[in-house]
Amino acid sequence: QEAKAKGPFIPKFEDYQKVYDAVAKQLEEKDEYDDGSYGPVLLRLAWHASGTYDKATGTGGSNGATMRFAPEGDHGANAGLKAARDFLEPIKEKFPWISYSDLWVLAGVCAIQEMQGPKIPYRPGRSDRDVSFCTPDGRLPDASKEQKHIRAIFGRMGFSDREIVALSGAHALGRCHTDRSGYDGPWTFSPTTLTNDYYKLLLEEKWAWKKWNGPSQYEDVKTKSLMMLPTDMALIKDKGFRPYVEKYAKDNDAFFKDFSEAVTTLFELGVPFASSAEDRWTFKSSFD
Ligand code: CCH
Repeated sequence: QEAKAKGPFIPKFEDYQKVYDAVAKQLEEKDEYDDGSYGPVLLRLAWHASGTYDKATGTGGSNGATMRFAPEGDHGANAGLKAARDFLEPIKEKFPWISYSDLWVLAGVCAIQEMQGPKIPYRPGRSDRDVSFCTPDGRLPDASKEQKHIRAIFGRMGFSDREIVALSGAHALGRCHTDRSGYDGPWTFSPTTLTNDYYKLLLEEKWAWKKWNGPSQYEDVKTKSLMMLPTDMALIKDKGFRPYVEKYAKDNDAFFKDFSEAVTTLFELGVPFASSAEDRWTFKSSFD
């Protein structure tokens, strides 16, 4: 009897878990980058791919991976993210069936979980689009600004004050680079582990303007080794934002829960999924 013709390859949860495992393994192996991990810059790639979303026009968002192309890849806000895209290239070669747009978000999910953050439910369904889908410059937040700007930018994506503060907790991770944003330094003492330290430090440390020739940023008075952006400080200056900073500083579980929900929303903005939200998967972390 003739063997049945093989249908098209339809990847399942197990296949995506294999991609997760490959990203996690490579995160472990390539530990000579920055503070010892590509995790933070992978998360920033997923966020900048998603954060271009505009609710009013339905444009932007993680569907498309248009940051692969100029002009979007060259937008000032995306400086340095080539390191994350290049990191993922061998993974894409090994799993050619996954779209870049699904891969970037999956890598963001993996980075959060592997840096000991909460589980981030995931579903695939993004397809890569061509250069004509690049979003205009200026859709991502400008760190030199304050609450009015933050609300306008995140409001355009559909986020509330609570979600804005929860998402900002990602700055527990990673650092600023003078050759990328112009700013300098990490926000916390453990930039490769997700914790609520960002909120604690915002409230508990004394912050002063850093005296230097670079862009205006804050440094902690005590050690002068940590930093805050003007947009970070706006979260404690603003009456609408501050209560959430106080809540997350006291309660890491509340932070993890709200962060996970807000990131899941962020990563799915503008994606025309065929599956429903109940069908989201949770990946097993390398240490589960
Ligand atoms: Fe951010 N972020 N971010 N950020 N960000 C920077 C670095 C990271 C702003 C500005 C900057 C979010 C919100 C904001 C990460 C995740 C998130 C840098 C330094 C600037 C500037 C870039 C450099 O020099 O390399 C501003 C402004 C806002 C909002 O107003 C949100 C939301 C997220 C994710 C949920 C992560 C992670 C990094 C570290 C990247 C690295 O390479 O270490």
